Amino acid sequence: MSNQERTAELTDALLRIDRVKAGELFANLFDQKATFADLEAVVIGALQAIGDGWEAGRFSLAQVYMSGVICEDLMDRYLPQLAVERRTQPRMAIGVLLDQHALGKRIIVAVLRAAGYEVLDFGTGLTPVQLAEKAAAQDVELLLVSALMYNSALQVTQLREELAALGANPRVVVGGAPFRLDTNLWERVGADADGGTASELLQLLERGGAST
Ligand code: B12
Repeated sequence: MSNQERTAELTDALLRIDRVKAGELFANLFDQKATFADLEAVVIGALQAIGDGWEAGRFSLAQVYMSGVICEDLMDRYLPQLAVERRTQPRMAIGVLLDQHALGKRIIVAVLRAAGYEVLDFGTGLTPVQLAEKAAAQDVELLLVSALMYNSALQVTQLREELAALGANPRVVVGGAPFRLDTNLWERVGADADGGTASELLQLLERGGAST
């Protein structure tokens, strides 16, 4: 089965709030030895389709919300739990700027930890000042910023200023829907890189592209 077909099936199950069917689809992905990148593509694709449908007035916010809840639950259950030696370099942290869309962050944290990286989780709904203060207090070298709303993404500029005011200069790597849709946005808001998806971030770290 192609990822496109898997995405269509998952979208359908989520819209019907059918946890059992969604769970079966996840289990099948694992049985078929799909990679984590496949799983990620299917989940993002389904939630994206549901979000677009909601925007077009075809689905309710309750469907969007429950789809997020179900995916969060299943991702937690199925994410790779391989215990490998922890890597403490670079010292990194993640936070969601202003908005409350937590699923992407949860996936990034889970994937990084599964790959052996230590990552501090600063939470969601953070103002630029709060995020900068936390990063400065913890001597963070690599600050991962998740933003799902366009207005939140624009606040990375302010975050940079707050960091500078505190004398902190971590490498700032951003991610989330606005950066996927507008591929130069990361540069315009003053980030050092767009981390892409969880799998792409891992590649960036392996290549040393996220080092300070
Ligand atoms: C699920 C969802 C919700 C859920 C969130 C549940 C939860 N616990 O997270 C609920 C229903 C609560 C919600 C609420 C709202 N939402 Co909403 N939501 C979505 C939806 C459909 C999917 C988001 C999601 O979870 N995707 C799945 C995850 C896995 O993907 P992801 O977050 O993109 O993360 C991946 C990558 O982007 C990347 N990534 C993410 N962060 C980072 C960080 C780094 C450093 C890196 C490297 C990578 C990375 O890696 C992740 C894994 O691959 C999106 C649509 C979309 N296109 O994204 C709208 C969307 C983000 N929401 C939107 C809106 C408007 C809202 C509300 C304002 C609606 C309202 N009127 O109340 C509220 C705002 C809440 C708030 N204050 O933050 C808009 C934003 C529009 C805009 N231009 O800014 C979107 C785009 C929908 C739309 N098309 O209009 N939402």
